Amino acid sequence: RGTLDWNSNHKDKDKEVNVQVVLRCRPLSDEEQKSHVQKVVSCNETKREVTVLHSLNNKPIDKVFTFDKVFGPKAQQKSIYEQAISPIVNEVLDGFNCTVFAYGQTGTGKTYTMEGGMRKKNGNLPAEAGVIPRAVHQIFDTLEAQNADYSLRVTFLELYNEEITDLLAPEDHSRTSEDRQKKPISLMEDGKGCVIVRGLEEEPVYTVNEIYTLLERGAAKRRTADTLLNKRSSRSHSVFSITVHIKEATVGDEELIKCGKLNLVDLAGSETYLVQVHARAREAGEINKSLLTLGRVINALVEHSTHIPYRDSKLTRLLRESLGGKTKTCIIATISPCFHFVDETLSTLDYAHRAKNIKNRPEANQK
Ligand code: ADP
Ligand code: ZZD
Repeated sequence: RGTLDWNSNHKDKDKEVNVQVVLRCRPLSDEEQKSHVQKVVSCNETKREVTVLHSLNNKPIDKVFTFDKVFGPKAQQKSIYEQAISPIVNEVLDGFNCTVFAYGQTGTGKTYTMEGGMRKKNGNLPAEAGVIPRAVHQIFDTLEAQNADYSLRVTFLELYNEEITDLLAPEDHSRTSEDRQKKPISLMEDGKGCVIVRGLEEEPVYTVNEIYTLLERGAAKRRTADTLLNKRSSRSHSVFSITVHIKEATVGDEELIKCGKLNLVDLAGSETYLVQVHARAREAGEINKSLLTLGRVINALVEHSTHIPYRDSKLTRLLRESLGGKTKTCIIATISPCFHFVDETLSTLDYAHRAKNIKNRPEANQK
């Protein structure tokens, strides 16, 4: 299993690159194991295939899907990171913008994959650390080893019900918690068609520990919102971004700065998407306009439609460049192995498989 097969010819600006799609199937939980739930998913990592066994009119049917990478229930956080994400972070350090999305039903491991769990705290990366802390470490370690002249900034936002909350904003105790959730953050366009998030804290960071403190603040803020609104996180999207500026050289009195940005996106549970696709518009309301629009944008891109409805939601405005634009994109689709969720699983596999056809035209940033 090699690294992601991205275009390595950085000079070829017009080269199209497909969105990379990685599939991860979680293991059975302890409870599921105890109650002997039936498994319907099998993963062949070498062949990069996922097989779902289900039945139609009592006839067993195998559905097979191929992805760029497949990780079965035994795959460790470290190995997923090293095989699928580490090459992407190297691209960021080379001056590209990259985005990793986690897509899947609630409870399939999106947050586990992107953030991870923490078992022990000894300064080092816990074995259960996910993509975000690992990417942070890789970026610091690489730049320190190169003795580079660099600066880093991070942002961490949550998008819920078409409203953006800054997960890094310091607590303002003079306001009520209701107010704090509603700090006005708006999306604006700069003259060049790029989207700017106005009002978002962009924290400069100098050490891994500083980022940990910020992550803790962000995670705590989201957990507070969870208890107030009963598992809001399954219906919200979170976007962690890290921007790297590396001073390359000084030619005469001009500084050459290489700049790259990594977006790590934990999407809302895809079950809300399915409900809306199948519900009548009136019923669907605006449960998750952003997730619905993401699906429509993917469809429009895959079908080469003339109109791509980026502007219809905040998520697609924020991540426009990641979908048919100049950013390199990877989607991690997460599924459950259980019979009970086979419909959701098939829907996620279909969605993810379709997304493989999206093409981007990555360009290195210049400053
Ligand atoms: P989601 O974000 O998709 O709703 P979570 O990340 O919250 O799902 O995962 C649901 C539960 O399953 C959590 O308790 C998580 O720790 C566990 N889990 C998910 N994926 C894995 C995995 N690959 N290995 C071990 N535990 C996992
Ligand atoms: N998934 C956990 C956070 C949660 O939902 O609380 S794990 C990682 C990325 C973004 C935010 C938090 C984390 C997380 C963490 C937990 C607690 C305090 C700070 C950060 C984490 C996990 C492993 C290594 C580093 C950070």
